[in-house]
Amino acid sequence: MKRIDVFNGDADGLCALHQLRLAEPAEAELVTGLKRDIALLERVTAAAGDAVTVLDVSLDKNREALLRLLEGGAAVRYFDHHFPGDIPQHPRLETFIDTAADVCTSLLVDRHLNGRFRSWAVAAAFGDNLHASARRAAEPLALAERELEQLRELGECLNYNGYGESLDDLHFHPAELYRIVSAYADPFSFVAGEPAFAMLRNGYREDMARAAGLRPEAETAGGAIYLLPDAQWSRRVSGIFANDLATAHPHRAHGVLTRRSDGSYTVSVRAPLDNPAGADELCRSFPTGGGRKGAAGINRLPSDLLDEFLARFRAAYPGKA
Ligand SMILES: [Mn+2]
Repeated sequence: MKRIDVFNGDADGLCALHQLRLAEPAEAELVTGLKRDIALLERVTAAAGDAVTVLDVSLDKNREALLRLLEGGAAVRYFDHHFPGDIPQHPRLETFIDTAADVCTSLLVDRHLNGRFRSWAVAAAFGDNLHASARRAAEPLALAERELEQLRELGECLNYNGYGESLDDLHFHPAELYRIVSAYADPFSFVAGEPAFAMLRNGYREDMARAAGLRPEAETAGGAIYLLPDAQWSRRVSGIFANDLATAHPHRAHGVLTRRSDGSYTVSVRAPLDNPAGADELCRSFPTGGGRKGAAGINRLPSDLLDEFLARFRAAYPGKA
């Protein structure tokens, strides 16, 4: 019998698996990838009797592979907070799925384990940008504010490690980072003493400092647009940079465009936090665009559509006259 642990390569997926394996130590094959690599189950081969655990990737996006594994005789345990669509009924499928806006997968695992490794779930909730949930979950731990800040930084750094265009952009392959984390039951020891964490934190700070040094490429009454160069640091930090801009300037919309090696751009749009609307429509008006009302993106904007994007961004976010 083989165990296979499948997890999203961000803070939430990694801390979800870590809590489970602290509770149930076992050798397992790891399947993971970039944060945006969510079709992970198609990479899994399992035989009858094998046990597959899936964490923090949408069931809807993995449905076919899931059904294939179940039909092949594997048992699957599934924890997630993304849209699942119809959840298949199967005697060998056990699901812990909750799409409430204030939970993440690590909090679902925490619920399953009755809070045994709560501090890791708190870090993960911070990493998934669920600050209120993280603080609420931390209440029974009675942590000092300084310790909460450490868990926040831990979550943000683990989350940061998952962003890039390819695995080469990352400081650590998420499976490698998980193996390093898995030696620590206590997140505070990991933060205080693990060299890999020090590396990750330095990388995060350096990348964010580079981004903070940029001037907007275009500014309008309603928004600002930044261009990031074709560099590994840009690809690691662009999404987090866009979130930070949105938090720092809640009345403005933001567009962060990262140049790709082929000359096109990857685009992140954040609507004003004050009025989170229109990001999805703007991005969907271009090929490869999509997302939610408040936060959306375009996977590949050809460079000859750059001016058109700037014009539509201005029209979408004119600001107050
Ligand atoms: Mn998540």
